This record gives sequence, structure tokens and C-alpha cells, in this order.
Amino acid sequence: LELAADLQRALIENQFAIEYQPVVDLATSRVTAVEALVRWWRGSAFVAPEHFLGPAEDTGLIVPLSEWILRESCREVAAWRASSWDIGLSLNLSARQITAPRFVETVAEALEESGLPASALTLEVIEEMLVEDAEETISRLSELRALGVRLAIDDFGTGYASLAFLRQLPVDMIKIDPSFVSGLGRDETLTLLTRTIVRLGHDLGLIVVAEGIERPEQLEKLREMGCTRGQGFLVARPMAARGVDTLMRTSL
Ligand code: G
Ligand code: G
Ligand code: MN
Ligand code: NA
Repeated sequence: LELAADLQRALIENQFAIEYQPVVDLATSRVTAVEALVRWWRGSAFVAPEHFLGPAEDTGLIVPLSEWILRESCREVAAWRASSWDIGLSLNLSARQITAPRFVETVAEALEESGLPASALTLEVIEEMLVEDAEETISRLSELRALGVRLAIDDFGTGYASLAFLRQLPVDMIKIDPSFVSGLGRDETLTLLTRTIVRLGHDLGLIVVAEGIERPEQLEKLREMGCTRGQGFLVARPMAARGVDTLMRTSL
């Protein structure tokens, strides 16, 4: 309850910030996109998303918070693109955000006011979001996809219905959960499962992103498997917008 009041105040007082984690082309190391990740500095103390996203969801504060993240990140990525850096933006969605009134309109407005093309925006969802209000969620996401926005399944492979999810939702990308990537080169089953997911994704015509790359050996295995995109601390850590500015200057 105290956290809920603090969250409300944090929103009014602009205590939230966005960090961006690069997603790269594993063959060329070129940055293809950045994933926006929310950060909360409560005074001088950092509060991890896993501690406040649940309460924000329960209180409904996730809706205005997500709207701020959406508008702010679209604006920042559009500015990087204006410097002729061809990158996309990936955003994590919350279940409550998708079924909130005017969700589709809000995304369309954020694209319009920032000038970010719909095709440069990828919205990441996890299958738990289809547990409640599945029909409503699928129909809102399908409307966005009709506008040209891309959809990704985040944490792919961890839900019991991952494959069924692929049939229910027209997606463009799967992001392989770090629990698979962590085992590359160390665990035979996880290596085999990763290889199978990469092949499955490509056979379905999807972009496959490996998440949580931390060791050179993982990178090597992924390249060998033909996985074309990756993300993780080895490649690049989440960074403030200024860090992305610097990265852009060295990339152009
Ligand atoms: O990268 P990090 O440890 O901050 O992320 C922790 C969790 O919070 C991840 O599951 C991530 O998807 C989620 N998350 C980070 N930013 C956002 C956001 O802007 N909206 C939502 N809904 N989830 C986010
Ligand atoms: O659930 P989602 O994939 O959106 O989670 C993103 C979270 O994963 C962010 O909090 C980000 O900081 C974290 N993350 C990104 N790369 C790595 C990595 O290589 N190792 C670990 N442990 N966490 C990572
Ligand atoms: Mn994500
Ligand atoms: Na993930």
C-alpha cells in the first residue's frame, strides 16, 4: 500500500527513467534495435522492476507509467533514426496495458507524434498475458499488427503453451529465454533445445533473438546455429540514452 502511494508520487515527480539495451545482428555486430527497460530511482535507492511492476499492475498505475515509457522511447528512438541510424524499438507490454481503454489509439498517437514508423516498433508479449482476457488481448494486438507494428514473444520456451501461442497470435519474432541460452556449450539438452527453437523460428519465417548472452562460447554456438540476432551483457548492457548516443556515434 505504501509502495502504491510511492509509485503514484514517483510518476508525478518523474522518478522513472528508461534504459535501452541494444539487440545486435550476430554476424555483423550491427545494432538492429534497442529494448526499452524501465528504471525507478526512489530517492537514491534503485528499485528493481520485478519489485514494482506487480504492484503497478495491481493498482492500475502501470497504464500511465507504460504510456509515458511508450511516448518517451518512441521520441528518443525517432531522434536516433533522424541521425540516419537505422534502428528499431522493442517495448515490453503488460497485460493490463493491452486491455486498457484506448491502448491501440495511444500507440498510434505515440507513433504519429514521434514520427517513428510503425514497422520500427516491436511490442513484446509473454504468454501469461493470454491467461485472462485472451480474446481481447489477441484482438488489440492484431489491430496493432495491422497498423504495421511488429509483435514478439518474449521469454520464448518457458511457458507450457509456447507453441500454441504461435498459432493464436500473428507474431514476427521470438526471443529465446536466457534459461536456454545459459546452457549453450555446457548442457547438451539445453544446447539441443536452443538449436531446435532457432530452426523452428526460422522455418516459420520469424526473426529469432537469443537473450541473455553472457559468455563468448554462447555467442559462438549461436552463430554456428545460424541464429541471427542476440542480446545480453556480453553484447551490451542496458544503458541510459546518453550511452546510446555514444554508441550511435561509434556505429555510424
Ligand atoms: O531488464 P530488467 O531486469 O530491468 O527487467 C526486469 C523485468 O521487467 C523483465 O521481465 C522486463 O520485461 C520487465 N520490464 C522492463 N521494462 C518494462 C516496461 O517498460 N514495461 C513492462 N511491462 N515490463 C518491463
Ligand atoms: O523479460 P525480459 O527479456 O524483458 O527481461 C529483460 C531483462 O533481462 C532486463 O532486466 C535486462 O537487464 C536483463 N538482461 C539483459 N541481458 C542480460 C544478461 O545477459 N544476463 C542477465 N542476467 N540479465 C540480462
Ligand atoms: Mn523483453
Ligand atoms: Na526475455
